Amino acid sequence: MHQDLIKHFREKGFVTIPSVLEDLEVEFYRELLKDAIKERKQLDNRQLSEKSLYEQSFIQCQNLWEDFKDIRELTFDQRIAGIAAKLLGVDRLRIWHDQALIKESGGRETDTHHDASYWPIKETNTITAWIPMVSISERNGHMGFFSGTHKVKEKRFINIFKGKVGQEELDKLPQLKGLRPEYVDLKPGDISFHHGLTFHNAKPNLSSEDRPVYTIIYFADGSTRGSDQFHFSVDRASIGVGEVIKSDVTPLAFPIEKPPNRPKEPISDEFIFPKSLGLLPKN
Ligand SMILES: O=C(O)CCC(=O)C(=O)O
Repeated sequence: MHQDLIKHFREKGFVTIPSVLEDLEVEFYRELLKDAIKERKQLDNRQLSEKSLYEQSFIQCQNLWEDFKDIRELTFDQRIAGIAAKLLGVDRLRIWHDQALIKESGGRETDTHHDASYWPIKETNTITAWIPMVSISERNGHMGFFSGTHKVKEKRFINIFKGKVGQEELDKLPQLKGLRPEYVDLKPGDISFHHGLTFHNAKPNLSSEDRPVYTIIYFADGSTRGSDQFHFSVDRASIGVGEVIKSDVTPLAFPIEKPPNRPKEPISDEFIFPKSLGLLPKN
């Protein structure tokens, strides 16, 4: 990978790496993703307008790697994970979770936020690979990044789950002052990477087609649990505050010879709600 791309990521907190996947791979994964979402969401017959405002931003299905073996190949693809490791400047990465984010045709914007505040990881060496299965431009939900905001090593929780985030709330964040998001067009095969502290949003999907995107979130191996904030990636494995986050729910993602097996323990009924929504695997 060219040094300029690494420099771009370190300075701005996001970067596009062009042509990581071949056209045929993108086509293959696009179909797999479509089938996986159909299966996960088979009980959800709601129209877009019947969903919560958060759900109108995207259909979300997490940890597809566990129950769809072919998608697991993508989640643990060493080209993608290797790029993520280089950008973060670490030797070993674990997976936090994967997720499909399908912005439906007519779907609303994704409100401005940064991801790290949703995760109880003490250290901030986290990165997301955002992998579109179609071309992305301003009409179908392209992402906008607030350049350099990852340099403020402080998590600010923005509650995007409750609905539209007001401008007044964003105006209180000093790191966003005077900044406008930089929107990024992508071709199939390109992958956008963003740091867990980089503020970002996405535009509504004004096109007539859904926007299929698959994302993989990685964190530096050796990171520890920073708080008791609930998250399935640590709570499923009973990782306590202060402990190293290390279990078969968040296996090593780089460097590895082959994808891991799915976690040994099925997901307990403590997670019945996200399981029934198709957000998490059923078993
Ligand atoms: O896909 C989107 O609309 C938003 C994605 C996002 O917020 C993320 O991947 O962190």
